[in-house]
Amino acid sequence: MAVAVEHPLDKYVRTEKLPTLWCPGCTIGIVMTSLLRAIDQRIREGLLRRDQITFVGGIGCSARIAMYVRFDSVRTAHGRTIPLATAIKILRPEHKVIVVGGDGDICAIGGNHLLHALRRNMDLMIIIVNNMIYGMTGGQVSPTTPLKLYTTTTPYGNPEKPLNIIRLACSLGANFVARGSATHPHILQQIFYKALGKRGLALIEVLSSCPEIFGRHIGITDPVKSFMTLRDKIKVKNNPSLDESEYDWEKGFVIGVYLDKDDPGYIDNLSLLYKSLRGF
Ligand SMILES: Cc1ncc(C[n+]2csc(CCOP(=O)(O)OP(=O)(O)O)c2C)c(N)n1
Repeated sequence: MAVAVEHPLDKYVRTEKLPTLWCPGCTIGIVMTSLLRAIDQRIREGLLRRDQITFVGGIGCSARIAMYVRFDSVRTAHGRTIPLATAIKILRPEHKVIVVGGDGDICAIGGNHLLHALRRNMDLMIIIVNNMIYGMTGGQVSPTTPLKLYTTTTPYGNPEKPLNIIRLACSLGANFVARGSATHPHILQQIFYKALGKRGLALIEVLSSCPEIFGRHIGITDPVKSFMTLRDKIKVKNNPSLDESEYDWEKGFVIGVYLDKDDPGYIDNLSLLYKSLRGF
């Protein structure tokens, strides 16, 4: 007799959309689960309302998270998540607006929007799932592909210095900047939990392993080996310094919260302005 088993997070998942399009061994599912656990914790603690959460995703494997979660969610063109999320936040300031996408989506084609959201300290939670390539389209080089690594479009090794997302976000004015890794889901959940409570911009870079596409080019296609390779490169630090955010495949990656402040966000400044205009 078949026994129906319900997972405690099923209530937050559009189970009718399963199975996901993610390849076997892909770690995006771990990122989604860690996020749902953090959201669940905040909802259970009465700190967040389920009907006040909105997901915005673009195009790409990671962006699909927005399609699989059972919250208000919207998908838009590749690279255009941040402007849409900004509009939603301005119209519905009580909503926690969560942008989710890949390093290509948010840092390459959407890089311009990222800059301006950061300088505005726009009240969004932006999750960049960094698998270091364009996953969905076959493994092209991305702004976060580490130096010298092989990809579909860098068959002799990547000659470009990669973007350090953490440095960028810390220098432009976000309130909360952290790096997590899919290989450390418990820490990731804690980071998401904190980020969900922030005003202003909370940016979380999540390193993830992609055995099928990234792994194919660097010669690690076994999912477990791919996971362990990334895991071995991760160092966990409490309050790491900006210098420790160095982004280097050989030296590894430090995860942790790099910045946590409480400056007024864009929405605070906007409502002050509205109040002054209306003579409140
Ligand atoms: C305007 C536009 N340009 C290019 C594409 C093709 N495209 C779809 S997904 C993608 C990149 C995906 O990489 P990333 O955003 O890093 O996400 P991942 O799939 O790795 O999670 C590209 C270039 C598109 N759909 N629309």
